[in-house]
Amino acid sequence: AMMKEALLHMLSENEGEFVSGQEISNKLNCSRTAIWKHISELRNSGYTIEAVQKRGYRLVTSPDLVTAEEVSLYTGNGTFGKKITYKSSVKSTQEIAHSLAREGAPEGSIVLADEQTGGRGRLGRAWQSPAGTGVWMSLILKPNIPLQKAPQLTLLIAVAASKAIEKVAGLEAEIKWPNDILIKGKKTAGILTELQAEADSIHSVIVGIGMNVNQQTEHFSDEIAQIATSLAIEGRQTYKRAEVIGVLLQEIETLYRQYLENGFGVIKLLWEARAFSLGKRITARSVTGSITGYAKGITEEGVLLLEDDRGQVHSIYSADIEIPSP
Ligand code: BTX
Repeated sequence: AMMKEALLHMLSENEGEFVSGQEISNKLNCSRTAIWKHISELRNSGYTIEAVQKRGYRLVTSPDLVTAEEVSLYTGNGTFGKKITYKSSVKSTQEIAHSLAREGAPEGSIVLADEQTGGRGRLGRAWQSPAGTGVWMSLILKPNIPLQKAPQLTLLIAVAASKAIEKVAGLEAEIKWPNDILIKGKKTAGILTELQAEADSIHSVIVGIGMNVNQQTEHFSDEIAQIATSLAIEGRQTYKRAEVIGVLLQEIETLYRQYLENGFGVIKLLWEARAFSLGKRITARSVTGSITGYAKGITEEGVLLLEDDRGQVHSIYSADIEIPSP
């Protein structure tokens, strides 16, 4: 697998040009037969690679895959995404990431799947994750922060996801507290933050990110067709999912380092600048009931402040937000 990855890197770096078999075999220290075997494998996965006698190999087109080889072309110099576990189809990437974290996987390890058959949202809800369309990723973080600050990470990831969407697709993305990323009011991405903790110390945070990239409206079930959208629907073109992942990981890592060094202050400002529900009249619905009022802002802890009609301010830790129709 390492060799296939290295081979793909060589071909990508010289995109459109031939790389000789000799050069590859010298650099990767392997036989011509081994190279041929890996070229065949890449072709079987959908890469178009030209092979010409005496000239060598040339990468012509690459498929929209989220395999470790393909994603590693886009992860840059950061440490997030250096360790990638890829599965073509899984129940949920969260489950795999949880067990990897328990086995001691390093911070920044990610789990990716082309398809999830039991993708999950918050509160036991389902997250539709059809094959070949979106980014279904779990990222392992090991922040040295107190347990009660963990919700800040969801907001941090939301900021990073909206920045990534702006970078890759040039689309304006807004954040609906706490974890929805919207484009023109429709849900494009969701974040699920799960903890492994002992007493009040965090062992690992498993951040699940689902982002709709290349879906067309017909990919969404009737249930969500009115409320969901994708980068492709809004941007009227398709995007390379591996590139989206690379940009996303770099945005997350940059903000995360800033956060660990300087605290939540900067993230809070960035979050507020993108907030969809602040300053609006909203209804916060949770298992314990619902409160309607004016969304005043978020606290240093990432808690939503909601002022009801009697002027009483409520701290909302977890809820779904609705904008009531007037
Ligand atoms: P959530 O509970 O905020 O959102 C779930 C709700 O969103 C569903 O009840 C449905 O109405 C709607 N929905 C379901 N699928 C989609 C979709 N593809 N696009 C838009 N709306 C949808 C949000 O939870 C957190 C989602 C995290 C998903 C990631 S994917 C990688 C990781 N693995 C895993 O199982 N979950 C996370």
